[in-house]
Amino acid sequence: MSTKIVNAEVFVTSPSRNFVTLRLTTDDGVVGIGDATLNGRELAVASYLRDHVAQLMVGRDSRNIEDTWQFLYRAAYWRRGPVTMAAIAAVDMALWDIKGKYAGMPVYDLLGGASRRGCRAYGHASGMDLESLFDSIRYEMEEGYKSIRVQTSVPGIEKLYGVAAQAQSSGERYDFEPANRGSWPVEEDWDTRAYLRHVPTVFEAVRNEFGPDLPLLHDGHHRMTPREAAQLGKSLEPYDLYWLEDCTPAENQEALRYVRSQTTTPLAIGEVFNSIYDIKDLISEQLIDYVRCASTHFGGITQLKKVMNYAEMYQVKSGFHGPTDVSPIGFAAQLHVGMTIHNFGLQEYMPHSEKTKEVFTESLAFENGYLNPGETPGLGVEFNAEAAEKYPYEQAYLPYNRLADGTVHNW
Ligand code: CS2
Ligand code: MG
Repeated sequence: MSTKIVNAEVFVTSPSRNFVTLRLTTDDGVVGIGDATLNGRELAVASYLRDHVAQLMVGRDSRNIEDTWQFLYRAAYWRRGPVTMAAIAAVDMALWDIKGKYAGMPVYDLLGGASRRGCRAYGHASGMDLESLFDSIRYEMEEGYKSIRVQTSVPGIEKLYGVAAQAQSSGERYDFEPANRGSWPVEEDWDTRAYLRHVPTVFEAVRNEFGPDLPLLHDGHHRMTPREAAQLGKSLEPYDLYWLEDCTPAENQEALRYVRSQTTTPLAIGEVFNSIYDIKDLISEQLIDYVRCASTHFGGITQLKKVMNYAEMYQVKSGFHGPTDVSPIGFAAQLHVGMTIHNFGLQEYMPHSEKTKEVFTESLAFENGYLNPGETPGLGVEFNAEAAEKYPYEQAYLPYNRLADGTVHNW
């Protein structure tokens, strides 16, 4: 059996939004695909792969995934960082995909087999006022979601992350994708005091309307200091959140000690992390409850599985990042991990658009609130290069924030 890689190709396509895809082919024609999408900085990863990694892949034995991972991580000398780790992730996913196809097994089988019938997913509700928020929650429940993230507009803040139906500068609905096509990032505004006052009133209203049972989540999107995060966590305790996400930027892992000591609201962090070193203290000191890392930004299946095995020892569970900027390939990759680890928690799910699904055909099923990657050998996603060509790259930027006095704030 021949397993040598003979071709490594990089595709950048924009079916509704930009995606970077790596395709590896072995000399007996087996194809593996990986996701290297880094929202707003896609071409940097495409160049890393095309200009520096592709030629190193040709001639390698596709079977040696761990060795390839360590080679790309260590031989670059310059470790970590979102560009490097997204590139490594794409190679890693493509190699697992190939291995699954050779074995005739879905990737989760190769990782240890299924630990559950499916992965519970959460949906996204948001509203400009309580009425539209309640409608949005009801809609998500009808779609089958058993857990729901709640984002709300805040009086005094004009444009706020995560609120669908908000107008974008392009005139389109904001919906779930915050990146705007164009050559300059859109400016949004922020006021922490207004936010901290308003959000608990919204959760109180949601609990009164929907009762105590429905698991509710909220994303703070890195905007608070540790003290402000502690205040929000405390004020949300009566509403029994499933998790409060990114309550404060966690580059400084120690910052979470203060938040943790002040509130019992469960905490989830990690969507912008790219290495196990970004999160190891948060896990070993049990400062968080859920790991939000995404396969695509975290070095692929290999590193995600390792961090979750480590987290298992500390009763920390998964809550992998699953917005539409993780392509169907990256999403499938982490779903296979979620199927097999013991400490699965909850999976974020934002279905991709019809155009995206034309380029990436998925075997994944979403039924009654649960996701299943299916039995297709490998990752279960096919990449259609011809369809991809119809949607050339379009520059897009994530927005950024300014405070009332003009100071740039975390977005
Ligand atoms: C997010 C994302 O899904 C989430 O929780 O915070 O929407 C995030 O803003 C985007 O992935 C940025 O590209
Ligand atoms: Mg988030």
